Amino acid sequence: MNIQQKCGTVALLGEPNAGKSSLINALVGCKVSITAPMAGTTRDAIRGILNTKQSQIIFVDTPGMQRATNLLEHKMNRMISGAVKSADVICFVLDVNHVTDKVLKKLANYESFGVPVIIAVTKIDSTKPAKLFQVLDQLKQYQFIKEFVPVSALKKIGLDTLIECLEKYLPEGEPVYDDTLYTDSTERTMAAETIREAIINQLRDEVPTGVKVVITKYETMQRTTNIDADIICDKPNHKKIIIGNQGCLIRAIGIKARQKLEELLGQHVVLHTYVLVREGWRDQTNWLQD
Ligand SMILES: Nc1nc2c(ncn2[C@@H]2O[C@H](COP(=O)(O)OP(=O)(O)OP(=O)(O)O)[C@@H](O)[C@H]2O)c(=O)[nH]1
Ligand SMILES: [Mg+2]
Repeated sequence: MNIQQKCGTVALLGEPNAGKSSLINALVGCKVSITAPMAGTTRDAIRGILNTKQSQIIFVDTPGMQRATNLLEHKMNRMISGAVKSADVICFVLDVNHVTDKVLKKLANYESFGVPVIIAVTKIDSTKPAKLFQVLDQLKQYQFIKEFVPVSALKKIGLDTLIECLEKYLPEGEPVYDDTLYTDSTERTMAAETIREAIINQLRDEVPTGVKVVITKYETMQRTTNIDADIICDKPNHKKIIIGNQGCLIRAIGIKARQKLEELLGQHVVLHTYVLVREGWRDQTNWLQD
């Protein structure tokens, strides 16, 4: 007999780089969403599923909230609104080191949504207790917020407390997903994201924000997965940067991505990457559709 009595969706919202994707990975206990030290890493609503004794929690990671300057960013903002509308609980992820008036103003907007809001004050491993207490004190003025939970995705602090707090506000219901699933992303999507993560972490500057990865071949054999991927960039000089001197960067990206893909898929991976230029793809609807 199934003893799980609750099931619901928790939207993880917050500023770019706040630590939302790191937190979903830590909560689910598996890598479901890519992370990087630069803002604007997550582009889609990524689902991570956690089964506890009492509940099935469907976490939705979202892109960081920002003012849109192109169609891609408009699409990302629509994704955030969609995640908010379908959420049973909002978990606002607040970087303890970046509590500004602007962030607090955005937070205050969630009062009108009529959904329980919980704040995960994250990255507490990177600050002194006095700073954390100061932030918690600042947050007390928002009486609509149900709970404040200090956490660290990096050091895995406060995760069980956060899960217990979220469970209190989930609706009763049967699990939606099979309990062996930890995400609803396909292997193909995860492969594209893994390659994009390798690019971002290799090129920590403006180039990755204009990069899209499209898987053109995904073939699973008995012991090997063959993957071909197009790396689409926005400008001809970005292509040069991604390839690097005598191909050194694209080689390093390929090696890193292949290692991660082999960990993810548990088998040998043959990866071929091709770098292409499609100027202005972030403003072209056909390129924004998968
Ligand atoms: N010290 C510390 N760093 C963290 C923690 N969580 C995330 N980070 C770092 O913060 C940076 C951003 O993390 P992400 O999880 O990618 O942030 P995000 O909110 O998903 O970012 P976007 O997708 O760009 O909106 C990365 O360098 C992480 O390693 C934490 O608990 N402690
Ligand atoms: Mg993210």
